Amino acid sequence: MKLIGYFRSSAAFRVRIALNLKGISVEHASRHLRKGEHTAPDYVAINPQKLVPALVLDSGQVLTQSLAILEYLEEIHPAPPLLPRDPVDRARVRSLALIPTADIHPIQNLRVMNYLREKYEQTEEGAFAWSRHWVETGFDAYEASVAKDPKTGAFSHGDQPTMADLCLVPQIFNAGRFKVDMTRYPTIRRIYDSCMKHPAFDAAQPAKQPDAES
Ligand SMILES: N[C@@H](CCC(=O)N[C@@H](CS)C(=O)NCC(=O)O)C(=O)O
Repeated sequence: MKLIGYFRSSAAFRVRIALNLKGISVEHASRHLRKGEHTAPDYVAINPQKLVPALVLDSGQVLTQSLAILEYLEEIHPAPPLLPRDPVDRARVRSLALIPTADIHPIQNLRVMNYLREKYEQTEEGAFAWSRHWVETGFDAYEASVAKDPKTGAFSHGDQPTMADLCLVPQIFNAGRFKVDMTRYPTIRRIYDSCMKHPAFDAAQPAKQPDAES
């Protein structure tokens, strides 16, 4: 399989963690988002959404949307699991995972920021303030969801990483770029520390990718 991503892409980062956790090795390819390489015709033929990541299977079939890719990896390679067994717990994990993936990231990714700058003449600081607002709105909810719930352990759900953590950690890296004040989120920070001690998360971080830039 081949994962087409970008070192700084939160969505590709989710998939890299899952591959590492499950011990699945794939070929890695990069599309430089700032140079617009994801809008080149050969990539649009792979993913008409012009977004990374895309996972190209050995059959040639292409999978897009990081959550769909995570679910696929979970189905072909169930151990270690990204979701707990109990249906209510599975719903809890998916619900947490959707805070960054459905309600934060889509309204502050690169194309949204570019649109704010180009169409609404926002300054860099104006666009950053927008992004910071939506990250904080989502993190306020995530923190409240995990802080007092006994199902929260070292990780967002229990003491093993789940899909929720795979989605939370890349959003925290992204929050750093927008200078979000993480002292507001003690439980999220504690979970982040647990994650980053795990080799699967550490190896997947942007700075450790072959296409990383400073
Ligand atoms: N919902 C998609 C989001 C993918 C996405 O937004 N990827 C970003 C990088 S993290 C991207 O390709 N951005 C390019 C752009 O905004 O032009 C997923 O989870 O895969």
